[in-house]
Amino acid sequence: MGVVNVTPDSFSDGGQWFDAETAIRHGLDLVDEGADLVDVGGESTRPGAARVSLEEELRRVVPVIRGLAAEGVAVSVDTMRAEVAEAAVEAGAILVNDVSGGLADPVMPRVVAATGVPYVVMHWRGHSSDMDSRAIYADVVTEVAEELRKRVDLVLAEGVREEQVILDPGLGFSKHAEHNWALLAGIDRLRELGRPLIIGASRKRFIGRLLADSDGEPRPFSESDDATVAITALAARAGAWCVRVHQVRPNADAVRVAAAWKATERPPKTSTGPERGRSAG
Ligand code: PMM
Repeated sequence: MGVVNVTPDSFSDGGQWFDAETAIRHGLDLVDEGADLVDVGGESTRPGAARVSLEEELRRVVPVIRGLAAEGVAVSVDTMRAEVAEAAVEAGAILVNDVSGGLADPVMPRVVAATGVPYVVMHWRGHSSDMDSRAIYADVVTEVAEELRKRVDLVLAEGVREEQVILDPGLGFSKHAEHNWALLAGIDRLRELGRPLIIGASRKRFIGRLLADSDGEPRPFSESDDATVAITALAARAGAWCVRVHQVRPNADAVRVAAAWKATERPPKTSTGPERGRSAG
C-alpha cells in the first residue's frame, strides 16, 4: 500500500502532493513502482495535528480518488469520517482505512457495512492532539490485541461482516518507541486475532529515534527509508498482509524477498526429543 497524503502538514510528506493533479500523478507512480493499493488521505494524523473540516477533507480526497480509480488504480481512503468514506467509495475507493477503528465517528461502521468494502480497523486511543498522553500500557501486545478484539465485536454488531475486517496495531498512535517495537515483535500474536494485518511503520518517529546520531539527534524522515524496508521484510516474513509505505519500490522488493523466503522454507521438524531420539537409534 503506497501513501498519497493530500495534506499540507502530514508526518513526512506533507505539502508534496497537495494539488489533485500532482497527487494523482504520484499515485500512478506508486503503482508503477509496485503498489497494489494507493491510500489517499486528506487529514494529517501526525502527533499534535488539529482536525480539518469535513468540507476540506472531501475537497482534498474525492477528486484524487476519482482520478486514480478512473485509471484503474485500486484506491483506499484514509479517513475517520463516515461521510468521507461514503463519498470516497462512490468515487471509486475499494477499501476504507479508518485509523480510529470506528471510534472517531460512530456512524462509520454502519456506512462501511452498507458499502461492503474491506474495512481497516486500526488500534487507536484518541485524536492526534493528545494521543501521546494515552501511551500507557503494562503489556502493550496483550492490551492492543484485546482492544482490537473489542473494536471488532462492536463493528460486527453494526453490521460489518467479519470478512471485511482488516486489523492494524496502529504504530505511533498513542504508542512510544518501545511499544511499537513490541508490537512488531508480536505480529504472530496479533495474527491470532484471525484477520489480515496491516503494518504502518514507514517514516515514523520511532525509526528516526533508533537511528539517532551520537548526540541523540533523531535521523530525519527522509533518511529512514532503508530501515522501513528492513521492517517491511521482517513484518512480511512474520505474516503481515500489507505494509503501508511512502516509498514503494524497495518495500515491494522486500515483500517479494520475504515471500520467496517463506515459500522455500522447510516446515519445522517434529521433534521426538533428544532422549527418545537417541534411545530409538
Ligand atoms: N499511519 C498514518 C496514517 N494512516 N493508516 C493505517 N492503517 N496505519 C497506519 O499506521 C497509519 C495510517 C500516519 O502516517 P503518515 O502521516 O506518515 O501517512
